[in-house]
Amino acid sequence: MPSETAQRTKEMPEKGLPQNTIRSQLEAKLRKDFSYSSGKILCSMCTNPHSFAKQIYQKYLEKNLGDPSLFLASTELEQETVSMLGSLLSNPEASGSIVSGGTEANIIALWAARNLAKKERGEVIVPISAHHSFDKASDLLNLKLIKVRLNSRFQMDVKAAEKAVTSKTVAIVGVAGSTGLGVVDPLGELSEVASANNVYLHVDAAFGGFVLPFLKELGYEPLDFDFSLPSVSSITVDPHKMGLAPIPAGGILFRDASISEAISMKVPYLSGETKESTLLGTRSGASAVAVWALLMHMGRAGYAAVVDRCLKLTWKLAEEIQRTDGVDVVTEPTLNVVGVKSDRIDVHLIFQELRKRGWAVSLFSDYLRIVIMPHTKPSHIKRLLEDLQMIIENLN
Ligand code: 0PR
Repeated sequence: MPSETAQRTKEMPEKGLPQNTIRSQLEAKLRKDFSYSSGKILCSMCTNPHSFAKQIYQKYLEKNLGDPSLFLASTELEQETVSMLGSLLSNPEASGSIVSGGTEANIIALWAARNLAKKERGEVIVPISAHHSFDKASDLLNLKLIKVRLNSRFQMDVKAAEKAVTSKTVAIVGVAGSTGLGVVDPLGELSEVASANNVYLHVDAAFGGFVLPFLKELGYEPLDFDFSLPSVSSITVDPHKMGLAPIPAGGILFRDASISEAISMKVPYLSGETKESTLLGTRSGASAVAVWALLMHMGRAGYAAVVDRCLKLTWKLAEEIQRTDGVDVVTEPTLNVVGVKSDRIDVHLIFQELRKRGWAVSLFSDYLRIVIMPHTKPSHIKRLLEDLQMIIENLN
């Protein structure tokens, strides 16, 4: 809450304190943080990282992908990680990087699209549901964001997107797992619009990239969103969301290396004529190595099982919400996100009452968002529903 994070001042001690004193200070201070294990975090697209990935991350903390001439093996592992993510997204030949998160990945994608298009004050077409990282990207890159409306299913309206294309269009962005409702834009149709107009198509699958590839085998309706669509030039996919990796671990994948060439920069003073195609210079090798290790450990089957549990619980929650008098779902879930609305009670009040009872859900302008992550158990949802029921009765 903003009031709790007001600016605080503190001075570094003249003489250092013993480690144990500091440990207990931290233990006490950090108690105020929410913990995933409490089950009360229902607003986050991150989760408790897998214990194996945490171990690997800690072991390789000093690795720096900003200097591939020193960390040759780590750099190779990063490229293998990108290729494994690429194969999950129908393109093992993909090039790209493990970056700090979805924000950096989206900025890098638009950076490449802008440089390839070579247009003055180019335009980027996004759905109004797009994550605010695109606002940051457009500001940084001097691009104009053209935000288009959604259809009745809360997806980007393809006709509106098509109409928005002009000679200044640098890229179209489709979202595969929107921040608010976990909705997937009609990417098959957007791919056609992109190819008809010869425009770059970026897919933000920061959240959905570790869920959508498993829908078919789990018996859900499969959705086209990845490199199997011919116009998709780049995809954001974040291991630190549904990939269970430690923060920071985002992914930017390009269809092929010729695209990332548009942003690659030679750094001649580093031995081996290093090339950088990321926003950051010095960057975590531990992140990439931990993702490599985790992908190898989980395998497709491991992730499919995680997704299966999350989706089953999501549908249970959605059904219970639909059965609860006074609230309803905004739309049927596509991924593990449930939007909760009410035509009787102000959702801000429900949000506040939930917060008083220790629950952290997200508050969008006219609905609440509940994200069912791997740390969420059926018992947590049962308790949430009991509290929600009570809150609605009191507010009615
Ligand atoms: N693209 C999409 C579709 C996203 O939902 C997000 C973040 C991003 C890009 C940006 O990713 P990074 O945050 O890794 O840069 N979505 C989450 C959200 O807004 C971020 C988040 C995660 C917020 C955990 C709160 C939290 O506790 O919900």
